[in-house]
Amino acid sequence: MPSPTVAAPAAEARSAGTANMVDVAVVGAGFAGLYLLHRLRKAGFTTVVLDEAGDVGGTWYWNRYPGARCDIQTVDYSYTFDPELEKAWTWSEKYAAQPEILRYLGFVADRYDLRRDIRFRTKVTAATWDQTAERWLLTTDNGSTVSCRYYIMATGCLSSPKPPEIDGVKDFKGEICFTGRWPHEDIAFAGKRVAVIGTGSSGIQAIPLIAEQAAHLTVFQRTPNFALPAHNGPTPPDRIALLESDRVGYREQARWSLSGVPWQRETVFSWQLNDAERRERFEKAWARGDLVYTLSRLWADQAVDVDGNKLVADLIREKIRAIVKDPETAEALSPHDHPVGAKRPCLDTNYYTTYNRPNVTLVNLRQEPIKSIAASAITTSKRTFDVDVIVFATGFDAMTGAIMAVHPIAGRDGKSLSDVWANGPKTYLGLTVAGFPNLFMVTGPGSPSVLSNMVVSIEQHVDWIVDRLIAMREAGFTTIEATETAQAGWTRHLADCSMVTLHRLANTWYTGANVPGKAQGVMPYTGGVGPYRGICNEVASRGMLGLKLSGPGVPDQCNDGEIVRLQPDVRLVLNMMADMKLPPIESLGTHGARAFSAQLSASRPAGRPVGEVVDGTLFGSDGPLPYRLYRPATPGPHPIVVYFHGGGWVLGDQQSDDPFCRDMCRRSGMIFVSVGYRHAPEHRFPTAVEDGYAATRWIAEHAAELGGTPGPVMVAGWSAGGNIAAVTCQLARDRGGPPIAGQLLICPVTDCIFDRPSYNENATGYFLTRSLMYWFWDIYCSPADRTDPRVSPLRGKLAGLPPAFVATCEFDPLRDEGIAYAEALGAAGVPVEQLMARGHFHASFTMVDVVITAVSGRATMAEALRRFAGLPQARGQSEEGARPDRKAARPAARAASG
Ligand code: N01
Repeated sequence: MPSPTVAAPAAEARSAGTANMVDVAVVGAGFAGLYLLHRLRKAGFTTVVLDEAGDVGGTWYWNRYPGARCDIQTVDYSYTFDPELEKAWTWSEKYAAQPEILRYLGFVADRYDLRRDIRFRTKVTAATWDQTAERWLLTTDNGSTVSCRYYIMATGCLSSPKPPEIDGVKDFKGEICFTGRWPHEDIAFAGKRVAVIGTGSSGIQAIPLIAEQAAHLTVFQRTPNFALPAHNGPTPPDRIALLESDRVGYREQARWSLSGVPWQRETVFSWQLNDAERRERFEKAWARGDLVYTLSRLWADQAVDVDGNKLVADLIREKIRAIVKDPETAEALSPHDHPVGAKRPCLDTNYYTTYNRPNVTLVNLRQEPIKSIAASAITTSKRTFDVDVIVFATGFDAMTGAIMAVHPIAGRDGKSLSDVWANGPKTYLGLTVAGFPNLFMVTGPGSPSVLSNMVVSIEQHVDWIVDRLIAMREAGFTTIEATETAQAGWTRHLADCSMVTLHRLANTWYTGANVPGKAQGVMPYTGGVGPYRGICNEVASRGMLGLKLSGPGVPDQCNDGEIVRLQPDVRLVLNMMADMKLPPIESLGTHGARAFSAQLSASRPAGRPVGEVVDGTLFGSDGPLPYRLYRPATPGPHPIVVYFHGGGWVLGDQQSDDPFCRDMCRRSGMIFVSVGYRHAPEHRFPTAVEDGYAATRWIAEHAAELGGTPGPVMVAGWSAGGNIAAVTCQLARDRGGPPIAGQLLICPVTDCIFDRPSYNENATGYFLTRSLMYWFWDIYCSPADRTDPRVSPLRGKLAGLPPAFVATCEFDPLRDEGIAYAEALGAAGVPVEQLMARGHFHASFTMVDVVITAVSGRATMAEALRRFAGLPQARGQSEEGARPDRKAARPAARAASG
């Protein structure tokens, strides 16, 4: 029943109004629309809000089904824009139920006197941009029209229910209800045979309560979902205490967090915990009843790595088996088709125990799909169920459905948004669309929206939009529109972000997969609320980057460009480093720089386990050198890769690229031997390369003793190590061996020329700076020696070298000399593959488990090593997303000759 506190007679009276000229029209009177109205009004913009519903509430107006409640703790799922409002309202539960949330929104509407500018029961049917007037004209289902300068869709992400797509629904003579359009009157389930179709969050919340009333409940499940217990009750005292101790700090932390809820990020990886420790963490989370906590605080790799995620899934499936008594039902309820969190998991109250009730039947539609619905029955491929009531909990045309429901939205030159989005939504920041001036969306596709605490995201969007409108007004601008460049850049950034998490691995409403015929792709921004906020702020501070502004009497303004060109995780790493205000490494002196580099190594995530790690000593031309050997867990012998670490010939040792060696050992199934070659200034040119060559020779000669496959070895190296690997191949060719089957050069130093574009474009700001490279060169090699091919292999003879794989990174001073080397190798007839890693920096590939977007690159490198060794391709590499970056790999030989 609607609460009297949310009834709105004044607003209803205005719903039959006629054409209206306003500054801003907002569609939707939920959390977003209400806050928009409040802010716009305070800023002096005339505003009208239109909503199809009979009152405020948005999603909470429509979703009145039994059990409907939020799944983010209500202390976090509240407005924070007004401290007085926070003081004036106290939630009764940890997860408030729908009636209480609706009362809250009614309370907010009353408190700020919002209803007088809201027209309820008014559905916007079409929107047209009038280029001459520079205004939008909105038409509605009750005949009224609105002319507005700015049109803001605050229509929500889950507001357009999806049709059930089952034959015969219209023939059903019993009662039908949709969770997303629940009637205002109570539905009497008592004594009735009820069917629920759908087991997403809505179904999972409603099923236990319907089961308590119905004579019999039959649940028709197509895909099981992970559900975690809510353990609802009073708000946990620890969260209250945290909030009360520093309310401002708590809210601020939420705003800059990944999900919009202030939990610290977990830093311990699953492989650093034993079974008992993992179980203990899981049990603690299970008992806590907090979705965000369980999805982020078990171990650091749970949301980004399929293996780390499977550990969580196994533990949840174990719980389901323990709760549900019938093993067949338990198995049917256990999801196996998606990683935990890749599809929205549910917070439940008594969901799994409900299946122990004698009046509840689970029908597994994977085994017996629904064939049809008739007057009083649902028929599957195996049997017929007589039912009195059908509850469709079949979900929504999410993210885009409510926006496209206004049709057409005709922008510049009459272009319709439905046509522009035919292959999937494209936006700038999830807030604007190129070709649609003065149109904004709140929590639109391409914003964090449904992957965040919606209220935090809504406040951020609203503040950003209204602040921009105020700034435009002050500057005399009247139109704002995203550029195609900015939008294309944002689309690329979204795709990059989607490689960091596992959302792309599940067919869900996040990807459009739940609606037949809908374009597929991860729609929400997966890069996190805090990073997104930072990006939006940066758009404004960089002169409205990517937005065209115009107005009468002022010159047009357009600072065109892409806001994020770095990979999302690279951006985070570089921002973190910038925040630390580290001194330039070259200013620390050799000892200081070595201490700093050791400190960096100590603070990074520990690498993953391999079969065995052995430290040993090899004998070079001048005496002993240390090495560290990484052996795969699979039975040997294994091919050997001789590896040279990075560090500008000055820093590092055989352990300093430990996580990288472990990772590559696991991926390639090969032994990696990391060589502790000698460093400058103690040992200047050509010691490092001579050590590298001698070590390669010794390792090849002792392959069998090391557990390796006798025969040719491979060499690999990063940065200065890449230089040593490249030179070693030239020396081995010229000095009669050892035989080398292939060379993997990662961001290698190949030449002493410093005027290639990448040296200037990336001179500062990307960790490896130009001045640091100068410093390394000066310490290692005198100017007179620099053209020697033993330090500038690009100047050597290249014919007859082993096949090469050369990886370069876009934001690296060494990029162009790496590319030049690959192209020169190709021109000299050496088979060569290149990986030009877009958006990456010098350390991307070696920052294992930090720069997740580099995983695909390492998978490609491992495949190349296996090709060099004549091994078949390993299975399972692609699962971690090897595909997108592979497109960047191209044979340089072909490029050089073409
Ligand atoms: O919708 P859903 P929802 N025949 O799409 C099934 C939020 N929310 O309304 O997976 C048979 O998740 C479909 O099966 P399948 C929350 O973000 C929050 O439950 O497509 N079955 C699925 O099982 C949530 O994720 C809360 O194979 C059909 C179900 O219907 C989002 O809203 C509460 C079918 C739909 O699940 C959507 O949740 C509620 C067919 N033809 C919702 N078509 C909170 O707690 C679909 N299905 C805050």
